[in-house]
Amino acid sequence: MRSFTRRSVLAAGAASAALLSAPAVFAQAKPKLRFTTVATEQDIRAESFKAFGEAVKDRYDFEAFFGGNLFKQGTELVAMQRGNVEMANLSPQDISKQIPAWSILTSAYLFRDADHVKKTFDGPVGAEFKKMARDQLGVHILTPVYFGTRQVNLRSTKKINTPADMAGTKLRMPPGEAWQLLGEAMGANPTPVAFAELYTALQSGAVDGQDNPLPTSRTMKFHEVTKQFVLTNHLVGYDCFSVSTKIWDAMSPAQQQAFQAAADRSIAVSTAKHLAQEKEMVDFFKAQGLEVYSPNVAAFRESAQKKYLASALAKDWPKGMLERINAVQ
Ligand code: KDO
Repeated sequence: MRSFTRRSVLAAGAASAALLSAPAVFAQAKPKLRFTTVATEQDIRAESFKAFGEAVKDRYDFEAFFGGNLFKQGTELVAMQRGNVEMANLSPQDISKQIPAWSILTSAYLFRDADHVKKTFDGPVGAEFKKMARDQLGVHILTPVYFGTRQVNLRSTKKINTPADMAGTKLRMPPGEAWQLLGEAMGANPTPVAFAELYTALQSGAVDGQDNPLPTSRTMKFHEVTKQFVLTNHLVGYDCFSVSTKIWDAMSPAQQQAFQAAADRSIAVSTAKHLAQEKEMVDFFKAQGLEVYSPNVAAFRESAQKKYLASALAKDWPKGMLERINAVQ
């Protein structure tokens, strides 16, 4: 054991004092926020998700994974619950797989428009559904993310006026019971295909059509492999921009407020862009040679609502909730 001379002890003390006073060489690593979404990086929403990441970058290392590349469609919620991602754009249909009451929020012709969705989620009804997600899933829902109102898009040129005209049509729907019911409610034969495989399924004729909003169909170029859009307006499309409660609960109230404000600001930009683009897309698709027209929407609405009320899913709807949502102005 080398004897410590007075000089060497003094030298060690000076060195450690210098080290302690130096600026932190290894800054505290910021917590990572991995975010998964099925939307592709070309989608209007991508820009808003990235803008959110920019807005929180002083506290978090936000990393977005688009196109379902990290987690396939329908597996995002379980991935969050397992701690494999911290944030996701969850479909209410996927949430309803674990919280049956949520299926009311996925029913055809329920929400009138994007504003009705936002007002519902911002008010007492939304608070009840967010509490279910928090208590039962460990998910904090920041805001609904409107991405357009769903329209029927078909490979055939057969004129569609009422649900009866959809009989026998293999209508692609995302996988999951709530989505399959939506396809049935439109009078079609719902066929589950993941979003990432949808263009190929249309091109090959594996399915006869699909039902995304016009902006999504534009982004994914579905008009290249289909012939018509039937403006059924059957579902105001939205997902839920969500964060794990593990992350959310670690924030102070002021940090939660800033995080929430960043989400609201960035998603509001996406909503405005979708509303504007939906108006432009009718002329765009007509110019591409597709038929774009309105069917007998009242006939679709009446038939769909009847099917939902008679469905097994409706048994899980909280009493009086339909009326409360309709009453939101
Ligand atoms: C779809 O697969 O049709 C769907 O519209 C389902 C939505 O919940 C959402 O996942 C959406 O795809 C993606 O955001 C792509 O637009």
